[in-house]
Amino acid sequence: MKHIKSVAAIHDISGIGKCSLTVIIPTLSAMGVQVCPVPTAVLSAHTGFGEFVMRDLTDFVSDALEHYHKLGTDFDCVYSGFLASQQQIDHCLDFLSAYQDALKVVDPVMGDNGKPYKTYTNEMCAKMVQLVRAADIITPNLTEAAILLGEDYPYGKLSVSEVKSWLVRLSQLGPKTVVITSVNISDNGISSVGYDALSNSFWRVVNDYVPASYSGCGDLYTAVLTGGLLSGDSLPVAMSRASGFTKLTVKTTYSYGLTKYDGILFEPQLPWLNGYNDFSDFESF
Ligand code: PXL
Repeated sequence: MKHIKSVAAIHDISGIGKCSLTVIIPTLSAMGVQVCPVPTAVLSAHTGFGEFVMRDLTDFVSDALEHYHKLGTDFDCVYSGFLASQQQIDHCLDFLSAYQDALKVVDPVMGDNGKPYKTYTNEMCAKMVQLVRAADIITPNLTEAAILLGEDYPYGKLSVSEVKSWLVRLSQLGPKTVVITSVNISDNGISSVGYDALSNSFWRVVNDYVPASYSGCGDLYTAVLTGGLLSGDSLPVAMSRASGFTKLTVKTTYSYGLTKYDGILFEPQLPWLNGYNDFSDFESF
């Protein structure tokens, strides 16, 4: 019997600022994918606000897993993101190993713009490699890719051979598929780059540079990528779907003159996910 694809989404829920579950649930729902939220923490606003109220739900993840075991619940995908503690990484590992047949998507959320997020300790960042090892696909931004590889954050442009080396070295940690978002590799925009180790193929999608950044873009990108892959997209098609929607929503946010504290304005554009879309172009490199 055909059933709707389902994703266990292990992320925080933040009231203000747009990120994680407040972005991932509507996006995947709009793509016809069912989300089972497994909150890792509840925050009044995301950590970029500097001041926020946070409740750590470290134990909830393992208790929820135990309950889904009892219920015999199956998931087509387990997708993890922002975590509240080092211990929660172990609970996530248990979740991933309990669903061997599921697509294991790990967004190794740790930081952005060359810096770790406020709640991420050095120990947590070091342990994140264990989660990456258990993944089928990872979607770090450039900051997270640098942390995982023990590299300095590259403030300037990266060469094609450097980018390929980063992708291959990340996949050698375990995941067969690696996508790095927001890479400065080309003169005419900002790229997401992907590597499929099974076919040894490299893909990139270049988008116009917009002189602003909004919280939630990484979560939006990975949610669309995941929804695409679950619907049968190839890696480059899923990347171009994710880039196309991210580009549209970043430009929409910019057009309203919103600030980085408002986060990505994606809600008015959700119907794009169900239309005949203007995807971003993809190319092998
Ligand atoms: O989008 C990444 C993210 C997720 N969750 C929380 C965050 C951030 C980035 O700032 O603070 C709570």
